[in-house]
Amino acid sequence: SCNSISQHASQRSPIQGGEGFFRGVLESMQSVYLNRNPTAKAILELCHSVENKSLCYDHLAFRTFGVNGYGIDSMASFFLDYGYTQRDELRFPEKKLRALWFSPPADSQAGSGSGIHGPLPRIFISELLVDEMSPQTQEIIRKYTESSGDGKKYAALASSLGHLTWGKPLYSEFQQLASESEYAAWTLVNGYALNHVTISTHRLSTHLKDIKRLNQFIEESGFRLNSEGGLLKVSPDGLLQQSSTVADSISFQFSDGITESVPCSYIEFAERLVLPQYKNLPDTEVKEFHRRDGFEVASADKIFESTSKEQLSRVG
Ligand code: OOG
Ligand code: NI
Repeated sequence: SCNSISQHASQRSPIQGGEGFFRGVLESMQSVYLNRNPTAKAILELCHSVENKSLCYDHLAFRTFGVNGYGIDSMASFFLDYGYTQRDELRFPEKKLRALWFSPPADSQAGSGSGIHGPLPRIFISELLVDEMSPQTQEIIRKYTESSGDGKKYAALASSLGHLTWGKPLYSEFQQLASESEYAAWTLVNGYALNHVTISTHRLSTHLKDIKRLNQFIEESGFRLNSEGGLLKVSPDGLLQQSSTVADSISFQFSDGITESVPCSYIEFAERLVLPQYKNLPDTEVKEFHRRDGFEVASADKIFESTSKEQLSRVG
C-alpha cells in the first residue's frame, strides 16, 4: 500500500481539521485538469485498470508570472497555509525561469485513498522572470496581471475553478509571447491551471513500477512521450528518473474572436530509487523518506518542453 511521506523535522504541524477542505481544493484542481486533458485522464484510467489498487501522486505542478506578486508566492501561500514546507530553489537561466518545491505536512489519513486522496504530493511551482523579457512581452504580461485586480490572492481558487484571473488575450499577444517564451504563452492562456500531476511509479504494485516498462506500456497504448533529451530523464546520481507525455492541446477562443488550438497540460511519471545508505533495507520496509527526494534542474529543463510546439507537432 502507499507509504506516507516522511515527516521532516522542518515540517510544520499537520493540517488537522482543514484536511478535508484542502484535499477538496486539490480534487477540484484535478477535475479541471482531467476534463481538459483527455490523455492524462486516459492514462490515469489505464494505470488504475492495470494496478487494481490506489495510485500515489509524486507531485503537482503550477506555472506563474514572476511579476507584481503573481509569481510563485501567489500559489505557494495556499500550500504553506496548509502545512507545506518550502524546500529547494531551481534555476533555469536559458528559459528565464525559476522554481521552488514544497514538501507536504505529515498526513495521518494517508494510505486509504488514491491520487489526491492518498499521501499528499510534493508541490512544484515555477515562475517566469518577467523582468528579463523583451519590453513588448513585459508589456503584455503586465497588462493582464495588472488588469486582474487582486487576482493574485486567489490563485488556488482560480486553479480549482479552472478560470483565468485576467481577461482573455488577443491572439497576436499570445503569439508575441510564444515567439519569446513558450512558457509565457502557456501561462497567459492557462493561468493557474494544474500543469501536470505526476504518478509515483515506485509506489505502483505491478511491473509498471519500473518506469522504463511504464514508458513502454504508455507508448504501446498509443500515447506520445516527450522525447526532449531522451524519453527518460535521469538525475546525475541515477536515483530520480522521470518521463512525461506530450501535452494535450485545447481550443481557445481569444478576445478578438480568433479560435486556435493552444497547449494545455500533460502527465508525468517519476521513479525515486532507494538512497545508498538504505540499500540493504528489505523491500517491505522501504518508506518514501528512504528514497531520493527533490527535483533535478537538468531533467526539469527538459520536462518543461512537454508543452512546446516542437513536441506537440512531432509525428509518430
Ligand atoms: C514543470 C517542468 C519540471 C519536474 O518534475 O521536474 C517538472 C513545468 O512544465 O511547468 O515538472
Ligand atoms: Ni514535474
